[in-house]
Amino acid sequence: MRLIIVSNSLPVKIEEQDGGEFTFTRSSGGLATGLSSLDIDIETLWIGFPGIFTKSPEKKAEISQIFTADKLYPVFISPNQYQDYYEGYSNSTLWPLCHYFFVYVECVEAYWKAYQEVNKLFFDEVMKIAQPDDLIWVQDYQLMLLPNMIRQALPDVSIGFFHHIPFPSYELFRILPERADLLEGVLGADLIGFHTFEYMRHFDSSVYRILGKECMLNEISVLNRKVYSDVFPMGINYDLYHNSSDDVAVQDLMKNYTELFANQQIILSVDRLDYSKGLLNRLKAFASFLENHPEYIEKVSLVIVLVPSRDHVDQYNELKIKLDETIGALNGKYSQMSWIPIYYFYKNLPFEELVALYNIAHIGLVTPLRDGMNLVAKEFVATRKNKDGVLILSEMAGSAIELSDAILINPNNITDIEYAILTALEMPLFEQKERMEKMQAIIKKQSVQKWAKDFIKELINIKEKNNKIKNKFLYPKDFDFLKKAFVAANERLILLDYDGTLVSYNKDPQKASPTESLKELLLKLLQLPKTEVIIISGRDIQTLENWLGDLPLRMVAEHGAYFKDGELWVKNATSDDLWKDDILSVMQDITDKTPGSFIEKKDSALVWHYRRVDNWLANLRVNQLVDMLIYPCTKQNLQIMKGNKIVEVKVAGVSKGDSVRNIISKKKYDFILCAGDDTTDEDMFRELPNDSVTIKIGQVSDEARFNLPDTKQFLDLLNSLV
Ligand code: GDG
Repeated sequence: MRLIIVSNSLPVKIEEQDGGEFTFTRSSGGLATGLSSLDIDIETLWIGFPGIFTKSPEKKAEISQIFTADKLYPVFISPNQYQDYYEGYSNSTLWPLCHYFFVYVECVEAYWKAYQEVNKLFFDEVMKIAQPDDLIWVQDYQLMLLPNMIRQALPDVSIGFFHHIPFPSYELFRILPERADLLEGVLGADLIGFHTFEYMRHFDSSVYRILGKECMLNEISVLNRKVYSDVFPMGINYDLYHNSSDDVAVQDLMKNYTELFANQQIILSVDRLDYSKGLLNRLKAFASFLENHPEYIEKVSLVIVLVPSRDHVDQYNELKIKLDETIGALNGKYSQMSWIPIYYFYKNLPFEELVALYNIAHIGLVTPLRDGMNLVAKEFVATRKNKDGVLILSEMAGSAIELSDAILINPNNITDIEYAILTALEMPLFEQKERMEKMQAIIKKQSVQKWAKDFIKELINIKEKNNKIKNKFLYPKDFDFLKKAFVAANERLILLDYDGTLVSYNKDPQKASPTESLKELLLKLLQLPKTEVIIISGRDIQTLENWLGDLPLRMVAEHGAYFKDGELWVKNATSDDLWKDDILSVMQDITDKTPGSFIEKKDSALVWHYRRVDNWLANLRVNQLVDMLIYPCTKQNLQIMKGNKIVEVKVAGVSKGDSVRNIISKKKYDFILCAGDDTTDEDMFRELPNDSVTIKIGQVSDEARFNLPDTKQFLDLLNSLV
């Protein structure tokens, strides 16, 4: 088993010098810094853009050869394609959308086309090197289509996807014309990771609302496997930052800076150039702080490190101009001969310089308007070996969840930031240390190494779980072996649920009548020698009679309350109707406040249906209903049963399982086939001998031996028997 990481950029960028020779630099940004510190004992290969454009096949071969020696596999992209895929769809459509900058979102067809094309180029590279037992870990929003492309070509390979930026609320995500394609693309993975629970919740909600696929806890059933979404907060290489001041070069730099900034407290701000980082608000707050607290003039300076990024995208360019102007104006206004308020670096500093700054600063000022995680905040905290210093952190950064001992601010509230600066400057040392210590303990444990290990461990776990599911999955080629067993048997029993098994699940329960071809199929089964066919349904007698009464079928209605053998329906349960009034009034209350729900009144049961109700509202109402039903049901010895989009109340001792136990106690069968889609059908599976052919349609169940994705496949199977 090997690990193949696929990300937009390789961790190393290549540049061609004038003389034709190549030079290499580390890629910047959170993802690149994080993933380059992985410490896992699986052979790791990396696919990504090498940072260089070339048409020449010789050059491509040469670069590939250099990279391949380090197990790096470059994806060559043309400048135009890159422009539209990276600066276009990735950074002018998805990035602003995911960071809630709705007005910046550009929906341009050419961008989307290039995004598809480039995802395909990554796919081609994956296909060149991937082996069936590899783990493929796709990174981030630039490659959302890739998981499903790989899945189509390699159905059994294990694929993970990590989304490094926020996943926005459904209300925002829904505006994208390509929303469904992107979600389908990501669902090609087995495990989808997010930094926080909020992002995961938004993703699950979008999948449900846009694709209609339900997420049970964190599992989404997709054909013959389950996709899991989960939370993996990304960390940093803690020791690297914590021990950075042991390095002599860093010590020298710290000494220089300390001399330079003598008698001043340094507020440090480090970011890629990005409108999501809240830079202008930060500057406004600092200006306001200087205005309102002149006592700090000459005593405090703000050091801004800004890494150039995406400066070909209009908004980034505009922001850069605005920042230059604002910083220039502030320095012009407040500077004195012996002091300037803002030191401004627009460049990628070498690592040693960056950590020297982390070491000597007093305050880390991190105020993004939105940020997936924000590793700078963690790096600043990790570096504080003496445990002094204060972190001011935006509550809109994913890292705020772990770093709750920072001074948390709302980055849109300038006064809040200004007050936080003052509080930080005046914070007593013991409090600084107390807070730092707590935060360090957390990020030391949640390191980037642990992040990757946890993700990969979970991916391997899911691979095993999905393998089990796949082993249960019946393919048309397996129908032959079932048919052989069926033909060889002397006494056959076929037990069939109706809705979701013989007819596909319909939002309107009245529209589920059998087709002629289904009735023909049932008739053919009934005409086979030594074969009994019984429909076991939750439906009432009248409906079953109307739909199937003309066939010589044995039927069980209302989950076992009634039984038809020959012409007559027999009641199994003995009960009066007195209990119903209490239950009905509780159900009516819930129905009144839940549009789309309704009550079904059966002879033996009352059923609350909510198949047309929004999932989230339904969850709330089901819990409320069950809560309200517990007392009256216990008092009257009634059972509450949760089924597929229903809550049913009926007298105790009636279930599909009880009916099946009764049926098989009367006769010996040597072939039993039982199929159903609902949790109530699992009661039947449990009652049957282990060698029975129990088939769950749809969601996989532990109780059934086999699984089929939908009604159509099941009807194919039944057809193969006649
Ligand atoms: C994305 C998400 C998420 C910065 N300046 C210099 C420099 N850096 C390094 C920092 C840090 C990284 O760049 C920035 O990472 P962030 O996490 O803060 O932000 P993004 O680049 O936007 O990252 C983010 C991340 O992905 C991981 O999932 O946390 O939310 O937006 O490591 O140290 N490094 C050097 N010189 C600099 O001048 N050497």
